[in-house]
Amino acid sequence: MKFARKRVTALAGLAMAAALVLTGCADTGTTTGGSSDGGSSGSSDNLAITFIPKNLGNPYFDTSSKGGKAAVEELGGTFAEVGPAEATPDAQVSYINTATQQGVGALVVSANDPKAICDALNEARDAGVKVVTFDSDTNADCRDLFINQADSEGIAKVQVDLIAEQIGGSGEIAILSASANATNQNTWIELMEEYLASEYPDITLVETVYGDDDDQTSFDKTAALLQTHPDLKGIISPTTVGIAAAARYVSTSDYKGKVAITGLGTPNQMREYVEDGTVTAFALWNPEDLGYLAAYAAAALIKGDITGAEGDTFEAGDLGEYTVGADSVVLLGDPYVFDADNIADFDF
Ligand code: RAM
Repeated sequence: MKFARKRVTALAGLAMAAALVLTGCADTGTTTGGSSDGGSSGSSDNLAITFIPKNLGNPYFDTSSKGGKAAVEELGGTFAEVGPAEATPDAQVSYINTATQQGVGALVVSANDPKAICDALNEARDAGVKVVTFDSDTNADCRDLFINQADSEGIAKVQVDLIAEQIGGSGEIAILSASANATNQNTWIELMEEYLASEYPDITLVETVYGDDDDQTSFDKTAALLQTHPDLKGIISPTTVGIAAAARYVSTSDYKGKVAITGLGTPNQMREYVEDGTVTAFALWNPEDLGYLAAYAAAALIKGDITGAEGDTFEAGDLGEYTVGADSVVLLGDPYVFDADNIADFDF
């Protein structure tokens, strides 16, 4: 498994400064390495690469952008991050249009909806901008490449196996997801439902609710789930925002130790809930590596080293060589399980 912890540690000192710069700037974003204004989209030396996460203010995307920025700087290009405050389906359109007008070389986008930003992305591509999706894909005909954090079946399986183990293999569970249209969460939920039905017939998924990758909404939805379903034994939250909010709610309630919380979280956000016994184990990949790989892939497209065709290969700095798979998808690696025994080893 590629898990570039060395690089994470080396950059740890920058984390606070980067988080301060990268959050709270929904309208202006941040640019380093020069200005991306007035570039020439389509030119093979235009390494102006703009990241557009689902929303700003989410530590997961702060970390992926940190990796993206490190890669763009290694490549001698210009990194920028812009994006909306809320993870709604078409909130990214205006940011895509502005970056296109500025003549960036590539956009690296995590989509809140598979279709809603497609027209804007295809206009960008018509203007010569390379489009890489990462984390949450669009439909395949509106991007050149998708950088997938891990195999979707594997992401579904690890979360279901974790909850099954934590609730003793039977009982009611619920899912607290991100936004209702999120491509990545919806793919994982569908696969979790299939895997539950085939492997764990004694576990019943009673409800799926959406916290919109907003902390307060996710917190309130957790409270509502627990009130509506008094026999609930566990919640899977396949979003770093949702799992942290759910764990925070349960940690100070009578449900602590009785209702299991698992899913996908960042070690830094989950540490206190693992240490206080609210959470036993959860999973994720390294978002910094994901952003780093996405930036290298964007640069390879800009330079014309690859087109996004299956079998194309490119170098991704510290992470080594990657090959483009079917449907123009590049796979980062495997999900990883964090628990009380290993969480102290991670800082992201
Ligand atoms: C949230 C976002 C992101 C997802 C992670 C697991 O930060 O929804 O898209 O990949 O959780």
